[in-house]
Amino acid sequence: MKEFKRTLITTALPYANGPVHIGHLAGVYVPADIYARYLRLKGEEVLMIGGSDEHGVPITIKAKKEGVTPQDIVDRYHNIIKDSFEGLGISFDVYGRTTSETHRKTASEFFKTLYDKGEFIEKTSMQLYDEEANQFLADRYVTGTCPHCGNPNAYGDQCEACGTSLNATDLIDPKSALTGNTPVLKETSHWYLPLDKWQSRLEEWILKDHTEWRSNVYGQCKSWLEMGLQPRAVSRDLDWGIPVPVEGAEGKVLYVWFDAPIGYISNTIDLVGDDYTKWWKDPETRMLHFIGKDNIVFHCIVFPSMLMAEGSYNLPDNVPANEFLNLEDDKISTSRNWAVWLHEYLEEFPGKQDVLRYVLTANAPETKDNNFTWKDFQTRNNSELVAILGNFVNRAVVLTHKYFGGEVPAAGELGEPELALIAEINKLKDELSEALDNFHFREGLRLAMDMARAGNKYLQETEPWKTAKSDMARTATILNTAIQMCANLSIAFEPFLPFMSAKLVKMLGGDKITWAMLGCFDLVPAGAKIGEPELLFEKIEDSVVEAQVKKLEDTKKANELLAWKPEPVKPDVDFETFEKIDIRVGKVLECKKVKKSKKLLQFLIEDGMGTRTILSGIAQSYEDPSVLVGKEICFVANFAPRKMMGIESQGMIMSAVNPDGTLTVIGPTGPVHPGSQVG
Ligand code: B3M
Ligand code: ZN
Repeated sequence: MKEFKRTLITTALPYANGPVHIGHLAGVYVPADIYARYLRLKGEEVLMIGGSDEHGVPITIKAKKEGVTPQDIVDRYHNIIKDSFEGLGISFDVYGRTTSETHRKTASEFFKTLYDKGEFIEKTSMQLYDEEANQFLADRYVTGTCPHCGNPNAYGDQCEACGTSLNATDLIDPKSALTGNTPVLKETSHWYLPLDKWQSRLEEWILKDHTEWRSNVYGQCKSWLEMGLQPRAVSRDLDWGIPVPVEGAEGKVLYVWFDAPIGYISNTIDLVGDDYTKWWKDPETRMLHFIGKDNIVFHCIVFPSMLMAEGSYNLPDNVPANEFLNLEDDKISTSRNWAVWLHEYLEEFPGKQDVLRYVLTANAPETKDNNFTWKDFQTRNNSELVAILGNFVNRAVVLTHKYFGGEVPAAGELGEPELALIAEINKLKDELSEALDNFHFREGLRLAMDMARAGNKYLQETEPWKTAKSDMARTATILNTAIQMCANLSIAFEPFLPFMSAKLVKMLGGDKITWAMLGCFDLVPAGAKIGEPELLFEKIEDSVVEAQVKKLEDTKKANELLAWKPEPVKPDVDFETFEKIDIRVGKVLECKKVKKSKKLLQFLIEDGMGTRTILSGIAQSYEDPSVLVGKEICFVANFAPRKMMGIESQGMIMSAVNPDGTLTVIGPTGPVHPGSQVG
């Protein structure tokens, strides 16, 4: 393996059109952070670059919907995203934004360099144009019928019903999302990066030289390369983005996927200035892109082609992309609000950053899509963090206080159990290092947890609470070892659970920890005073996760309501037909459930002429039918009598059907005399 001097870690720049959720975290930021922290503990030179992606059509659509400017949108979400990352301890060295001046300049110059080198081809094509709005329509701004499945609400870039990716010009009966008009085709010209020019170099670089890449990443690249690369447009007709820095390109901006990856470069410049060349151009620097699987082609094919065309940059050494995380067995979706939002989590679970980091790593979608459920969140907290890790540390610290007044006792001669434990921790350390070196973070977390398990097993075997009755020298050795073990855990878990680690380091009176210390059992000197035992994790009660599940259920209901459409209006009827139906107002005198029937309620109605009994199939919508007593309602008075459950029903109660299928009885809005006709 090639030796490198330093590592540049980039993390996908989230679109600033919404907050970040657990899918982003599990896919990109938590693994990248684990890796960066691990390298820092090893004393390596490392930079972790992040930032918001503030261009692109979804942002302009959101702005339009809210009646604000795109700048308002990105200002709002950039701040939410930045603060919430910080809250979770994602240790970016810089978190920038693609609307910064540095970025505009860097991206502009990058384009200009390629343009001057003749690396683009200029092509004209026919694009959909909205004549009323006077603008070309980005794919997302066109809706129409999917030519594959007939879905009438397909977008110009994709049909969400059948998943096919489309061109806006493929849609049947296209409509502009701006005005609702039918767009026309109009000629426009754009710059294209001829990816085909780089095909053979990409094949060599990925398929031959990087067979070690994750199989999902390697496989996706292979299939793209096998299909044959095509020129790709790098500009758009849009008024939000970085203007194309070429004369005669008014109204055109850089395509968001052209400028966004350059954001990694500009954010590095914002951090280190001219030194950025060391991080981007020195062949002894290793570059890693942490991304989700939907970004693979851009980071393995498109951006590298841009870098090759420029000529002076390094290519990434690895792209450890993850698959997707689902939420309660359903695809996470920003537009459907089906997500656990980081900023909300931090508010609702203060002090529990590490629990989320733990659960997301334990379920990391490294090789296949994975699932987050609140039940699993609770179980992993209660039976792993509390019962294994927290329990071990607590016992070690509490017993040291109990028998030695909180002063770490000196160890005597180490016995069999100590030697076995030390050997076990060192073996686990090697395995853990190897897992992390290979981006196997789930496996790494399991190995760190195995260390805590080994600690518990050690205490179980040596039983210091028993030796303390007869042999304080032996007890001293055991508790010294247990405290050293705590120090080891503070190191092994630092990349995963940095908040817990910092607390533990403080409790043990330590300051700086390094990866090299892991496996050593002389980390806390005899005589050191340790802090009061503090619980590292606490149990999460059923009611807490139930409230979260309820929140998701409410979201589901709200989504159903949004998707609800009224029934189409029935064919016309003439007045004569309508007049045949005799609708009246009546007053409910009695209302009760019909015995042995789930559906029927029995009404006694005063109808102005006397009383009548009417049965109505609405019992499931009225838990307590007595709420209807005394109410004025509408009923069909000349509905032919029918017998149900042995009771004759003389009419029909009128009720409205709600989106969720429940029924609401309909009545007058002001005082009406019973028996009055409705018409
Ligand atoms: N903003 C897409 C995404 O958030 C895009 C990533 C840019 S990375 C340079 O999935
Ligand atoms: Zn379709």
